[in-house]
Amino acid sequence: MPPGHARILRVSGRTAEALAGDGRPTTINLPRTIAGGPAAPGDIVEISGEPPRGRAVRPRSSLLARGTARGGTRVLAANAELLVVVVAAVDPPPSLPFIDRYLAAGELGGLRPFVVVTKTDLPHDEAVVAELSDLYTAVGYTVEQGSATEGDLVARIADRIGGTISVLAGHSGVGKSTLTAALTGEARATRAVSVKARTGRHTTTDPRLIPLAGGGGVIDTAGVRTFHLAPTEGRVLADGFPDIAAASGGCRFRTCLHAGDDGCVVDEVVAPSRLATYRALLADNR
Ligand SMILES: Nc1nc2c(ncn2[C@@H]2O[C@H](COP(=O)(O)OP(=O)(O)O)[C@@H](O)[C@H]2O)c(=O)[nH]1
Ligand SMILES: [Mg+2]
Ligand SMILES: [Zn+2]
Repeated sequence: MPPGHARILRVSGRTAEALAGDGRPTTINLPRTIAGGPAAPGDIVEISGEPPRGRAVRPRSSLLARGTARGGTRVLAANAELLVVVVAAVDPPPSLPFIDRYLAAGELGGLRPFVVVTKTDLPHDEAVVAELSDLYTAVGYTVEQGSATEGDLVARIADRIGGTISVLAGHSGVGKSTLTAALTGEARATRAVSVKARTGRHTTTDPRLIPLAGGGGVIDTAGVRTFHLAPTEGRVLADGFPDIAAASGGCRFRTCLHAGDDGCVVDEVVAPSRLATYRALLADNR
């Protein structure tokens, strides 16, 4: 990172934890509005002054965003290469539409997603996990499965993420913070867990980038009940679904939105659950 720049780890209000160019932790002040922002974990910001103040957010190579209740966009993570969509084999049971939405957000934002199924050490319906694994493998995604608390799942994920910046996303309780702690050796990542376990309530925690010793880092995001895509034009929505995009060459019209119109061929090749999620998102985004 060039001098005069810092990598954002976590934003809270008008201040941010960051890593300076020399790798030292620093706290920077953020103006109310910042060019290219608002800043998010993973962002590189131009800084100047003492104490350092953010001047502009550098252009991003990727962006994981979600839609807000007011029809806006919230950036959860910037400049990450990989999106790890975490689902549990059981407790909570996997939801295909939820997985599809995260995968689409990753694809649309320029991240490379893969799927991790946790809690296979607990009694669960093996047919459900096998079907899920087959479904997403057929779309072209890697699906890793195992336990976040024992065995070699963590090592397999660590291999996959290497020195990249990776984002962990998924429902509350699927093991994101457990995996983050195991991948980074950072015990603080699980602190939110005990709070949640005590109160039995959903705790919202701001996403935070935890650097890895060998470069890159892991961004743990808070689980949400429903994941809304950032507002996306209907004609680009299929870019979030590689299976639909690949099939679309066969549709009669180049402008086909795959909503079940005349001459649309995607129903013949795309899994019904994937199409159902795509069409629900299309209806939301028209
Ligand atoms: N048995 C088992 N428990 C797990 C596994 N992954 C997570 N847990 C437990 O599930 C609970 C929720 O995990 P947590 O990491 O907080 O999930 P998060 O909400 O996605 O961050 C914790 O009590 C974890 O110890 C797993 O693979 N196997
Ligand atoms: Mg968590
Ligand atoms: Zn079509």
